[in-house]
Amino acid sequence: MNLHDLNKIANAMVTPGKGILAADESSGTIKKRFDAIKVESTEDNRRDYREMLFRSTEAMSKYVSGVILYDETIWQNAKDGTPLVKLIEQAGAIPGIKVDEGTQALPQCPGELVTVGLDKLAERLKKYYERGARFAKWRAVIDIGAGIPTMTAISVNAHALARYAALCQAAQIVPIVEPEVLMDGDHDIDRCYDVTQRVLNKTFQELRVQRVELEGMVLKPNMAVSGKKCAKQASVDEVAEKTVRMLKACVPAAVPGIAFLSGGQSDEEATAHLDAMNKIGGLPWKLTFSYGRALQAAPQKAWSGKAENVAAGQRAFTHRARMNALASKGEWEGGLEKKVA
Ligand code: 5MM
Repeated sequence: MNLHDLNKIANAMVTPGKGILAADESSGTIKKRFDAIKVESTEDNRRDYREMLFRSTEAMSKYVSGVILYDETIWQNAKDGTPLVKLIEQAGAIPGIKVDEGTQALPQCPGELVTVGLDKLAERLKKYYERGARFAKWRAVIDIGAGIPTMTAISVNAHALARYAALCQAAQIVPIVEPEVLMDGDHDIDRCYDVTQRVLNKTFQELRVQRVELEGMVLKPNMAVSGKKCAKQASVDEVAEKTVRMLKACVPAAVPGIAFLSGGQSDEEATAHLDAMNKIGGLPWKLTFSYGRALQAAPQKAWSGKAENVAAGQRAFTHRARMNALASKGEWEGGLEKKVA
């Protein structure tokens, strides 16, 4: 492993003014997204949609540091035969790959999940590296509810995240470590804070046990937020203040950067929260975005599967990418939302 090079890539992924596009929806998830805009989820439509994003020159070259791809996408070519990976590289962004293989029910723990995909991961990473991937992603899913999460679910998921991260670094690929505490449910922000803190502490304990080099990874956590069904929704300032406090307590300064997931927040909420955290300042790591839904909901709607809407889809994507890029420097203001790029 060359830690210097891993660290260089990790730093590039969290460059202030840039962030990560999470376009790694698995087949089931992209079908759900396409169903919402009444587009059939065929291989060609998925290719056309992602090609539209990756050919958004301004967004990709100015505001996007890297793109997380799904296995199908990393092997796909654009309509003119150019590999989609090349489009990303030509824009100056770094291609990445989701390598987990989804979740399975966790035995003895009703309602809880464990992320799988470690078998043959070393071989798969080699092939992805040859295709151009320089970072990877693995997402663990932790739900909050009555009696959950159990320590069992937190432990096995943290263990798998660390196994994955160690294998990535051995393959000269920067691991994005994503332990996602879901925001579904009626819990308040303090419960989210407590659970996320437990999850992060266990994750970093496992990363240390498995000798993962913290300088060569990026953390992708949820923010401390109120559950979607909680009657009392925390304000932007409370989310920012509690998330920063939580991360300071759990994430070593050796980690180059933290790239948040949006987790079901609205587009503007996700931007406002990131911006408010960066406005606090004096942080030991870079804070940026690795959004899926909060970057793609608008372009998906604008595109709606029609070739004549490609320019509108690209404008919508560029706007959201720009807003989040400003938030990664603490320079966003609500008023900018009206001026669509
Ligand atoms: C883009 O969605 C990613 C893949 O999800 P599935 O494996 O369930 O299809 C997801 O991991 C995503 O990268 C993160 O959750 C961040 O996306 P959001 O929408 O939460 O910002």
